[in-house]
Amino acid sequence: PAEDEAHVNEIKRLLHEQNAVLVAHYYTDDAIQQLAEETGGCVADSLEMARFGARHEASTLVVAGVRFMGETAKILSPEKRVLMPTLEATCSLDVGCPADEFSAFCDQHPDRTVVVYANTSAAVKARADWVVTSSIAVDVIEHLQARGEKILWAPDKHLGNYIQQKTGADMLLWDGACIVHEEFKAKGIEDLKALYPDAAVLVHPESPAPVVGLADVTGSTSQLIKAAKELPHDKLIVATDRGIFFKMQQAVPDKLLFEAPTAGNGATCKSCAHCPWMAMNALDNLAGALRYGSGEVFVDTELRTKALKPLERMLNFHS
Ligand code: CIZ
Ligand code: SF4
Repeated sequence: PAEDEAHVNEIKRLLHEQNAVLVAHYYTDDAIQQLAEETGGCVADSLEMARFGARHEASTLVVAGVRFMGETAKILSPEKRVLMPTLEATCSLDVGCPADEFSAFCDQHPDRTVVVYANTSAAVKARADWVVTSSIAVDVIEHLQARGEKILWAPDKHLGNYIQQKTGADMLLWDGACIVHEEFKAKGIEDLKALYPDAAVLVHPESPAPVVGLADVTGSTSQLIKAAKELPHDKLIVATDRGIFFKMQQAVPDKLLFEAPTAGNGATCKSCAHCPWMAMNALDNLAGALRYGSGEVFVDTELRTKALKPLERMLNFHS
């Protein structure tokens, strides 16, 4: 539509004028991902977004994603202005892990190394020894396990359970979940597999154990896109936010991609496999953020200093 085109042109002009770069998550709208690509920004998972933003020479980072991604960018680059299309975009994992309750939980288990998923507030990160994303979580836990450490893991119980099963590490789990991935149903995937027996199943580990149990490949968004390329299959059933189809289809233009069903009867639910908070990022509020300097992210200095340590451990970790 003409309105979208006007926004796209305005965003391109303002990015240039303000020495700004657009950093977008795989789960945002296609139009935003496309714009990030066209303007020298990046489309990535949360780990790569953090790396890209921290290294880029722009003085303003525009982060299209959810709140914790903007906060992470600000923690890593306090000298940069960090804008988001909306500050209302949260995450059920972040909401389900309030800092005061989490801190009390940690106090009850002083013998455990505290490892938190990136999908948490700055205050929760400030209480952690390590921050991890799904792409390096298994490697970090294996590293800690080899040192004989016992783990306190938060907030995603499905991802925690997956890592625990895979590594055998001693992990105490916080009871949180992603409202998007939790909706995928094993029965629906089995029904789809019955229709397309030669399809491979790709699953993000925020999904429940019965769904992970059906996976040919389990991994983070970037790992799933890589797997889509490497697998010999020409049909792929994908259990993660459908925003990923933009980059995945680009990576495998000749393959047929199916959204994993979110209902037990095998019917796909069009709004279920898409994060409502990621969906709050749109061309109009993105243009507005640059136009008015709205949606600027600030992180308290003391909190920032504390949250930086476990984040730097994550960025410096090489397995
Ligand atoms: O589900 C999310 O929010 C993910 C996959 C974040 C990330 O690590 O990119
Ligand atoms: Fe959070 Fe799930 Fe949305 Fe990712 S998809 S931001 S984990 S609610």
